[in-house]
Amino acid sequence: MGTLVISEGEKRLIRWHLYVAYIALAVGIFFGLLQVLSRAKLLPPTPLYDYYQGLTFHGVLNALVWTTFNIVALLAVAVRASLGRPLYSPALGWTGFGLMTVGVAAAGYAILTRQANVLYTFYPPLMAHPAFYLGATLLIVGSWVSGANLILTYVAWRRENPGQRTPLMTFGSIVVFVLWYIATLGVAIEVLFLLLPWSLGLVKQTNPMLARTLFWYFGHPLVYFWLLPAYVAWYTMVPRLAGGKLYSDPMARLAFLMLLIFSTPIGLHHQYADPAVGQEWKLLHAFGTFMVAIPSLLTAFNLMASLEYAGRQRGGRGWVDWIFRLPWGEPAFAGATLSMIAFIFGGISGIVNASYNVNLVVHNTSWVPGHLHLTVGTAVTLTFMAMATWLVPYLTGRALWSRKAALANVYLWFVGVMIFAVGMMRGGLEGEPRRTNLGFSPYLLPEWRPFLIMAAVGGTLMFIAGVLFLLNMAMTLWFSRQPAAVEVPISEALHTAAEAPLAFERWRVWLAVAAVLIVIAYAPVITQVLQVSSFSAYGYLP
Ligand code: HAS
Ligand code: CU
Repeated sequence: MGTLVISEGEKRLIRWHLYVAYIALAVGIFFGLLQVLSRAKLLPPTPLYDYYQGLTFHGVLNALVWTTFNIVALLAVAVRASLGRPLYSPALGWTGFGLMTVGVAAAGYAILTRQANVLYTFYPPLMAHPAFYLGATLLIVGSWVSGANLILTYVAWRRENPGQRTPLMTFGSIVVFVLWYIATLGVAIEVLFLLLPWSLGLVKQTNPMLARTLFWYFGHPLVYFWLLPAYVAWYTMVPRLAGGKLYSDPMARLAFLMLLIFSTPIGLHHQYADPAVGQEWKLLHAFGTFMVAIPSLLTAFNLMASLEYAGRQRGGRGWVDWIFRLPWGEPAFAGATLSMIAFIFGGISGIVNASYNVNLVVHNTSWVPGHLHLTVGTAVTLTFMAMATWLVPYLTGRALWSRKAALANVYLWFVGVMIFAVGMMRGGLEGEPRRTNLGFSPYLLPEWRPFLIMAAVGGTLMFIAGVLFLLNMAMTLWFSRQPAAVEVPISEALHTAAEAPLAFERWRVWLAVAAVLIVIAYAPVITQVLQVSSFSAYGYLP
């Protein structure tokens, strides 16, 4: 049997992931600030600043790099701590980290030299320097290797513990990576067969519709690759941080499995406005999208019950009193719970997006970035920030530099995003476009002004909150001297894993179900796209 105590080597590996994540966050939010100011015409024009370069940096570094490195770090700790077993192979862990980091450097070089102003969705016919696509490939391949390290750890544990139920922390983490392997197939095919050869000049033509379809096959499950690690924290850490228990462990497992199955066959909800795909398939994907909201509704119920239990354990009485008994002065708890509250609005706006005819109103407007900052930009990001307040001390053995800064960080981020998102979403309803340097566009409508200013105010608060976070982490990592003995918070459950059907652990069955749904949802779509779209567009290198 392994040991519960995580080794110094493992801690070092995980810390390095956080270093890269924090650098990515720092550069990413800097460009986020410039963007929101520029859109509101509060930034004077200068050749030093290119809106689309900044937007590419912002999306790639915050949505893809900050998330992926945090996910690998947090889930490595989750698997390691809940299985009580060393990670399978340090060499695999470092190889994954190395590949991902080289990938980020290559893509970063292409963006920095303005040879990849293609935004984080890199749709052709916008073309990037090959280093951008190679970098993206390495980031993904690296994450595969790191994921394999966790899955092999689980397999080894399973061999030593036949018939036992997997701890929920590990169960959720395994779902994250299985989902990731399925999802990244789409983007791997897109980059390796379409974009990279085209950017290298080996082929002269590409097929934008096929590329978009492959991208969104990946792009939607990608959002659950971001979200589910936050769910792991919400289900398995937050109840403990709140001084309570998870209400239902089996229901949490059901939610993870439903997300695994329904995340992928629904990517067309990003392409309702695209040609080349028939209405009937868009409708099918719309139904799938409503299905995938159900496990999040189960999550809302399960977490609310867990928080209520914690509040009552702390002496709460009546209908609302328990809410005030929760430890709102603890940054880890407060940050994670504020993330959940933001996600209520993130989820509602997602269901608006998913509704075909309403989507036509909000599609390509600033409503969509409003939605995505409530979800990946807060539900996920603020949860990672909150978890860092115990994770970094756990990894260094040194106390958090400032609890006050951490509290200011989480509350300010929450207030900031609520102002920012309302500004973006209201503006979007007035037709304010996304991905446009609006402050300098000739068609700026006066009714957008107040919402652009609102977004600028909220975005600035988020930026200040982000700086506080980075400062606190840098001081904790390098300057805190006060020793601290921190444990990984692992929640118990009221309804325990013993009540979960054994079938939940039959991975082969779930994989087969997922595969069948993907074939039903995508085989006809890809066939149609290949029939009606063509390999004809010429590349445009910005
Ligand atoms: Fe989305 C576009 C639909 C969830 C991210 N989404 C995006 C884009 C991003 C993104 C990045 O159907 C932009 C892509 C681009 O650049 O073009 N989204 C949905 C739906 C959901 C959803 C139906 N999205 C997410 C998550 C994301 C994310 C999660 C990141 C992590 N989204 C869309 C659609 C589009 C879209 C269309 C395309 C729009 C267009 O036209 O381009 C659902 O999964 C949401 C389900 C969630 C819920 C909420 C449950 C609430 C919970 C919290 C409970 C709170 C508690 C606290 C317990 C139903 C779990 C209580 C506290 C107390 C103190 C009492
Ligand atoms: Cu989606």
